[in-house]
Amino acid sequence: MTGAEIIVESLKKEGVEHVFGYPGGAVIPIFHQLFNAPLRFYLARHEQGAVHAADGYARASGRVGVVIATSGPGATNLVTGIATAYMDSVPLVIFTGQVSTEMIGNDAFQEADITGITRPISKHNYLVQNVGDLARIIKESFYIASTGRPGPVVIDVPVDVSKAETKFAYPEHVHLRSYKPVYKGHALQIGKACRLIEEARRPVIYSGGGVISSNASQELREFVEKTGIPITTTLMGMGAYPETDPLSLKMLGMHGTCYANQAVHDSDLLIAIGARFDDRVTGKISEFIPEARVIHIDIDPSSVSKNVQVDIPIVGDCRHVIAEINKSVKAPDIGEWIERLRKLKAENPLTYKDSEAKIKPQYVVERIYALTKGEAIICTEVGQNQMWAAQFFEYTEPRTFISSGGLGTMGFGFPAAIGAQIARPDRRVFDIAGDGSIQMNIQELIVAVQHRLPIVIAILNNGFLGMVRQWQQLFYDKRYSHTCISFAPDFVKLAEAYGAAGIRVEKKGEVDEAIARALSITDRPTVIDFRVDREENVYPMVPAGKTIKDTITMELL
Ligand SMILES: Cc1ncc(C[n+]2csc(CCOP(=O)(O)OP(=O)(O)O)c2C)c(N)n1
Repeated sequence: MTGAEIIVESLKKEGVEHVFGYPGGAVIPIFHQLFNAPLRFYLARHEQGAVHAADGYARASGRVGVVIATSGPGATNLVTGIATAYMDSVPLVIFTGQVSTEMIGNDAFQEADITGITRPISKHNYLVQNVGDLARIIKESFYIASTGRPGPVVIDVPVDVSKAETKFAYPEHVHLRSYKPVYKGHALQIGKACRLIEEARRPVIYSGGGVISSNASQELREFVEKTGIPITTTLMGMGAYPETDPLSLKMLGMHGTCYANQAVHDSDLLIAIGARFDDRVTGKISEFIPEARVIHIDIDPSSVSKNVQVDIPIVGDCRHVIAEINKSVKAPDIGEWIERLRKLKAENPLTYKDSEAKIKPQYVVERIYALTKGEAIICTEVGQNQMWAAQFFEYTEPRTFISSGGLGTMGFGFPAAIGAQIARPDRRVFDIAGDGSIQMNIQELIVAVQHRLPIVIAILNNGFLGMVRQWQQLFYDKRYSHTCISFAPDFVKLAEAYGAAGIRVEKKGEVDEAIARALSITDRPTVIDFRVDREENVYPMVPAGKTIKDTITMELL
């Protein structure tokens, strides 16, 4: 078999059904084999679109996303997507073409050192030098991408390796001496954690993306049920626990709820599960949790005690560890604490000043929630749109909120929505977008049209790079330097030019009708251009590097 055939056969062995990518000289042999392979191939219109789509597919399905792109510019166009997946621990296997082995290092046509470039932004990468190694490398790549703390793995395949022949045998097992993720938590540490939990009087669970990637949502729910401990999630962790439940404090951090941030600050025990104490969560780290002891459950030992000193580290898979804790933990006596948080929650709801004259972006998100009965999968772009989508929709299931958390990649949401819609044809998928972000990968609209994906792109069009404008307003004397983007395309015409449906909404009274109409269209995407209040801000806001005492709320202004 040729290397190219081995790639296709190996993908079949891994049970891959969907592949995203873009061709070019160095991968023509691979594409030659894809021509009649029993895989669904989605031809993006930009490699960045392909990698974000594979990422959205992986996040929505829990499976490994697969990408194929050519050498040089094809490979470098993937870089943002690889970094995005790496920061959010998303399993991807990415094949890049490379110039022939004898040309490597010669500045050959379309040569880029993609293994060098992606070393710091991938979980692992390979340059295949011998076709005899290819099947083993693919087997290892799927294993590395999807086990431990998941992440993207890059396989750089020189064109002569794709053409070279060898006997194909797909390995049954992986033997990696230096990579052995630990799944089971240490029993002694689990015992200590249970004791701390039972003694706590003001405990809070701080749950992150690791709970979703380890499919530990059920175990987490049982843990909350057994202990009665209130829970807040990170942006990446939303949906692991139903936000409609009274014990949910919704999201914490820079734009989290006041009650989640206050609860964490006042806690005497913080139970961090699959979360990494990101700066958007902690703010000024020295004042983050002045009185709390910390239990940290994480599969990645390098995350533990990295940003915050931890009292009880438990290295292991969240699902395993929580299940173990559930076996023996007893509920702490926290009636007073729960009552205090109940009041705090009632007194500080997430809110905004609604208007009849203008469309408030938060109102649009609320109406999407209402009209989809909370059952949509929400992808977001980055900026204010992302935060409003997080705040004003209540997530009750894992893998239903898909957003670039760690890297904050504008242009992620729409291609990710393509991948999510492919993974979940049974659900309506929305991309809640800003007018800036959507223009970063708008070319992928043709892919959604071609594959008849009924994605709804809800553009919260404020004519600004809104989140940057908000910072300029609050911290840079309202000098709106290069953030006005009202010089814009006609999004309705643009949608129609691609063969999608386009709707413009300029009045509050038209919001419901537009969403309902989009939901009635099931054979193509719909773009809704919501002309929202131009200078609405996201609140509450803990300014970067500050503490909850510095929280800016709507009422303060
Ligand atoms: C690729 C990329 N470039 C720049 C930024 C910095 N940035 C963060 S939010 C933002 C504004 C986003 O504007 P828009 O998409 O219109 O959304 P809004 O904030 O108005 O909802 C920018 C420029 C980024 N996150 N990603």
